[in-house]
Amino acid sequence: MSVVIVDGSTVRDFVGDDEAFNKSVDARFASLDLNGDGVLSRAELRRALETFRLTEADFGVDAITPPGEIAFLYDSIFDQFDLDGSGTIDLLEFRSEMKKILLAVADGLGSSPVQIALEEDPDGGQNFLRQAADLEAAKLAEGSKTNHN
Ligand SMILES: [Ca+2]
Repeated sequence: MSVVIVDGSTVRDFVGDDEAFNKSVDARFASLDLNGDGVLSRAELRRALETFRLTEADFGVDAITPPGEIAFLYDSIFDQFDLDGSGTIDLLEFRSEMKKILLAVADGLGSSPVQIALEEDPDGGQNFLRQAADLEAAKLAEGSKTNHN
């Protein structure tokens, strides 16, 4: 487990950096596409949402939700991702919705930096907030011309 400090602008900068953001989201998409058919099914998204719950807990969202409501929640989130109603989520839909979600997280954070404890991602993927913090740190290091190596 590690601790990162992020605020709204950290997340917004990450989302605004197309190269870093798309690379990160594309990697996550690939790791979620368990059967490798290039789209996410309901079951695959459900698994993704279960990993996101870690982040919800970090932001103080009540994690105790009755199972029936969770199933309903997952369905409604799937429908939100599935913009064209095809029954699967493609990469562009996933990018677009992740962008919205992360911008909402940024709004929630506002300008107050928060410390977030991150578990290592068992899928081998990296947490988006961690990547946002890493990107900001890299830019700061670049700006100050400080060599830490
Ligand atoms: Ca799939």
